[in-house]
Amino acid sequence: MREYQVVAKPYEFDFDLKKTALLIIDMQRDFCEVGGFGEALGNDVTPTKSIVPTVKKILDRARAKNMFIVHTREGHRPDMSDVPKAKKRRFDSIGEEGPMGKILIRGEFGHDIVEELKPIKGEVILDKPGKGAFYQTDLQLILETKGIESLIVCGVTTHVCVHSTIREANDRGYECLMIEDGTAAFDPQDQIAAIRMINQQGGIFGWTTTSDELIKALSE
Ligand code: TIU
Repeated sequence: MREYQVVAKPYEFDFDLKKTALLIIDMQRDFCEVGGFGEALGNDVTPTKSIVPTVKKILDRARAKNMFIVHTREGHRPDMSDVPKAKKRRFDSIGEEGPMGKILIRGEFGHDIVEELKPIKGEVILDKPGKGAFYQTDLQLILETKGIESLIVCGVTTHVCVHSTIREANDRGYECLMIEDGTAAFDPQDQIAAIRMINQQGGIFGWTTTSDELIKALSE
């Protein structure tokens, strides 16, 4: 039996604190605030912005427990040399000037993590060029070096970067717990489907739970 148990779907998720990381996916202004990439894609950012206080509660609890914390950011080099042609062709706003600077470009105001969830010393900031946090990054090396075996995952958007990352993690042997109300999609139908796609078939990609259940488990 591991140290902590969380009520989850499809069944209880258990983990050891020292072998678990909190992974916060892409809580950037570009996805959570007006004038960023999310909005340039035609979305209303209300759902992504609305989870900031919930993610903050989880982050505060994880910090209090000295958990290993990784914050990811989706974005590209200022010279755009790492933007696949196919990505730019479909999403021509990338690199264009917006109200928060160049869209989805590293170093720009819009690319950074929202103020409330700003990383602090000792937490990893991982820049990724794609949707999955393992693709073309050193995330796996970092997790292996730390002895991490389980991931608690929050962030945006559930069906895109959170899902891509959990799928990559699952294939690499990590046990993943996705926080239902600590993640958001722009469309509630995508949110419902994305949660179900993780925990169905006996937890095909992992487990899901609520922030309250996670915090309860971490308080015991
Ligand atoms: N479009 C969308 O829902 N998401 C992304 O493009 N990136 C992330 O999910 N971070």
